[in-house]
Amino acid sequence: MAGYEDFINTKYKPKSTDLLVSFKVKIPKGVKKEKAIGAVASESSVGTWASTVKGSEYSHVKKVAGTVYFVTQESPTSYWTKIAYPQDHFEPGNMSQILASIAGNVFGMKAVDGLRIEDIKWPAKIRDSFPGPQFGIDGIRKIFKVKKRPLLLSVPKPKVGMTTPEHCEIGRQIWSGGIDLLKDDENLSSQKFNPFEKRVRTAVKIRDRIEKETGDKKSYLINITHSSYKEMEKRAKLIADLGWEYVMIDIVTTGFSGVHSVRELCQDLGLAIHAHRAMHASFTRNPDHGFSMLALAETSRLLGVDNIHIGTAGVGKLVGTSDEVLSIQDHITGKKVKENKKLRTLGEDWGRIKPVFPVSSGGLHPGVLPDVMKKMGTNIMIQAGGGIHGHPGGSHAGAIAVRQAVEAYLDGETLDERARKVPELQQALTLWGKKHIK
Ligand code: CAP
Ligand code: MG
Repeated sequence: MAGYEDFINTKYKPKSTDLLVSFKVKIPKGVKKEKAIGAVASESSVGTWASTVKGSEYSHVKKVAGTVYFVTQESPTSYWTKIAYPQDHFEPGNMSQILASIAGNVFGMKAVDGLRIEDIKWPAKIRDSFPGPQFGIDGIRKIFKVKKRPLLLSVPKPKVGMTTPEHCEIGRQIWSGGIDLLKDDENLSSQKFNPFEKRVRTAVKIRDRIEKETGDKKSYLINITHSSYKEMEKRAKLIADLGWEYVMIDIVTTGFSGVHSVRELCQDLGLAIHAHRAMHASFTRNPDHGFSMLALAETSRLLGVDNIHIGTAGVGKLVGTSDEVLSIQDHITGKKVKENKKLRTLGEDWGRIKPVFPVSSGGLHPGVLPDVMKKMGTNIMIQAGGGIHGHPGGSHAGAIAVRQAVEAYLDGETLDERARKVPELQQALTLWGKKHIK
């Protein structure tokens, strides 16, 4: 292989055993597109800048090189390209290695002005080297004996600072108001005002009481996020010992190895995994550079989380357009997914890998829930923090308002119709209306 250009072969027909990556590439002024795009395939597979390296000519090295097989110009400086990597380039079951190739040094190359991974298509051998979710959507629904309606989550607000009794009292209020799952916030772990062990032990007693009173299953997404795996293991074991169903982890701040290891642990402990994606936007938000949320969601499905936050399809307070969010939803719930040229996504066949429960969250309140369900359907989880605890009647009333907004939608009633019968919903609508939060 003499130079970067040699990594381009638009006549190449990708094999079913190839791992495919869809990239958006921005070319710097004065750089030939062949050089820039070839550099992406080279640096993300076997190559280096020095075309005189001897091993580049070895046929066994060429066999595991990336090949640019598709290039199309989208603007004067921007190209959509697809690269095929033979599956033997990768170590099956090792997400950290796979990403060190396709999403590694290549993002920092001067040969490109911007580079974004839009999507990854996984060959069966690599796909099946990962466990996927232990429970998936059906397994989670079975735990709660809730067949059709969205499962409802609530995170106490303020995010952190409240004491353990204050936090758990909010749990009592939302559970008894009709919410299925209490949830820790992404930055609550075990601070001195609300230590982990005290929180989970206190909450378990409240849960038992509320389950008896309501006859419904109640659970808690308990954040075990820690930069030490040993500490996450200790916390997950306590959760299992106390008879909870779930751990929650911040998948980006704990990293791919953290997620993989927690998934193995949760197999042994029989726990489901709630994936919070805090920090994802540092690399998913820029349309010209980074690693897309879709790609992150797919790696998370393979690694085996049961739920993942994917956004609100434009309704809530955080970025993520309708198109993007619905495409992520398709890719994490579907069995076979078609490619979408407009979004530069690739098709997928998920084989035996179970679907992940999509979580819609961020700036949601009763008045906007019909909009969320119209877009995302009802096979989702809906999370409301501020939209419950900011209710004028407090968290219990806020929980009733959210549950009733969802029930009204399922019953084919408008929010205003239901609000005539449910004062808590009326109060929420009076305060927030049906406004999308900016
Ligand atoms: C929502 C939330 C969640 C975000 C995460 C927050 O609170 O607890 O962490 O939804 O974003 O801290 O913002 P509110 P995403 O319900 O009060 O908005 O779901 O997009 O990953
Ligand atoms: Mg949060």
